[in-house]
Amino acid sequence: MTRKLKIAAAQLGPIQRSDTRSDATRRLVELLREAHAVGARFVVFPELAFTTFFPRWWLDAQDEVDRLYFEEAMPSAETMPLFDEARRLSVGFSIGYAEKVVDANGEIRRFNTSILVSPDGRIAGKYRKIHLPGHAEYKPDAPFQHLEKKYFEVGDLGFRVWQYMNAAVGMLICNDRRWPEAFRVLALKGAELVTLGYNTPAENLHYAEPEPLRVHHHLIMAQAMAYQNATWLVETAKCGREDGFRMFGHSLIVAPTGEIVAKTLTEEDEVASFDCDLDMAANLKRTMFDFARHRRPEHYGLLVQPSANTSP
Ligand code: CDT
Repeated sequence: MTRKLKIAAAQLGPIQRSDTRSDATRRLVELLREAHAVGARFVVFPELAFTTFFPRWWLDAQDEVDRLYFEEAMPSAETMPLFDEARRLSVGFSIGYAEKVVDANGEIRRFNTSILVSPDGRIAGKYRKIHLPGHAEYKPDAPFQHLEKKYFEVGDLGFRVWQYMNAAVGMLICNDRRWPEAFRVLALKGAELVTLGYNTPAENLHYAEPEPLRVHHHLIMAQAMAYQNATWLVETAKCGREDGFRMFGHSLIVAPTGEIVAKTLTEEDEVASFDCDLDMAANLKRTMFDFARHRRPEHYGLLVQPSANTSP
């Protein structure tokens, strides 16, 4: 019997600074219901899904940042309705949020985090974003900031894969998709399905780049990663004009063949879904992408050197 899992990418339109976590949670619950109504059993929500993409703003008062944007508990009273509804409908989901924790040494730590929640409401997996883009200092001439390096530290949980809903599932977050090594580590750990939420500005902060080219990068990376790792990939955006700045949509589901099988059309709340045959990933891992037989890691040493010498 084939292993089928109907999955939904539940894209969010913009969340403004004036919106509360409860406003966002109400929309997430609506998306969850919509996904369930078309038969989805697993729903992938975006990165930092409960608030506006706050790293675009320089904010001095850390206590204010914590209060407005960071979660000390997940679920909290405000985010609990999503967990309650998912449990009621018996739907699993992954979702991103800004996480504040106190570690064993009493130090406060802040991460850009994604969790995997089982249909019974239990948190089954946690990933903390490793590739943090942007900068930590204020850029006075930039049209907007991208301060992930100011607000978050590099994730400390590594790239992991969980047995979840009868599949091997890994999580990445947004900028991770630009680094093939991240996806490869998940594939080497047996991932058959990878989730990735994102907030990607339509404009490049660092240099002029036409938006169609930015979208092209997004699509080509997704197709290449899924194909070269024989893995299902679900990428979900938060998008549209948020606080006056646009982020693109194009949430999608990609098969292990590299084909886009579902995609959103709008930059609003929207669900795209597909009935994914997980054995398609397993079969490709036994043939074309049988890593044990065909990879040549003895020649890949340079990939893990801290500073590669690129001269011939
Ligand atoms: N959220 C996130 O990681 N966004 C980045 C923008 C990079 S430009 C500083 C992305 O890779 O989409």
